[in-house]
Amino acid sequence: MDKKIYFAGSIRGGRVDADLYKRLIAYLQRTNIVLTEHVGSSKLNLMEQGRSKDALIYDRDTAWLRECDIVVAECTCPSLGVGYELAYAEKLGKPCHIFYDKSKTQLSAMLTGDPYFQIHPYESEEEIYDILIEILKTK
Ligand code: 6IA
Repeated sequence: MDKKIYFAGSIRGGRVDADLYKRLIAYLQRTNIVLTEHVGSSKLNLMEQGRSKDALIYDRDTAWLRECDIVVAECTCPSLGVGYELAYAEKLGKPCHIFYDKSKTQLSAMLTGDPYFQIHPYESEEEIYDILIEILKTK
């Protein structure tokens, strides 16, 4: 209850799963704090650019990674940013839970080959919620 969750999902890597992120974030928010609600937003303007804006995003996101209790990453849609965040979180010793739809993608060996990560391949969205219930009981 009331864990601070860093939810990671693809943004510039592609928004095909944005609605799924939104549902997962809403579910997590019922009993916890999601620091990265915008990852599920349908209103992100992907055309927005600019190094100074990106620097602010980087600073804020890495601060949230330091602050969070747990990282939940949905990795079906490959994203460089999510891969970076997972490596960053590992260095901080944060628990990292990675979900991906095994009928749609093969996860990078840099994730599946790293015993630090807790990886949850799923076939249906319902399975994700069952696993989240178990994860959120513990740290
Ligand atoms: O490489 P990607 O863009 O797919 O990386 C996605 C991951 O990086 C997400 O888990 C976010 O935590 C983080 N991230 C990337 N872009 C942003 C962002 N604005 N705001 C917050 N976090 C981000 C980008 C908006 C831009 C498209 C106008």
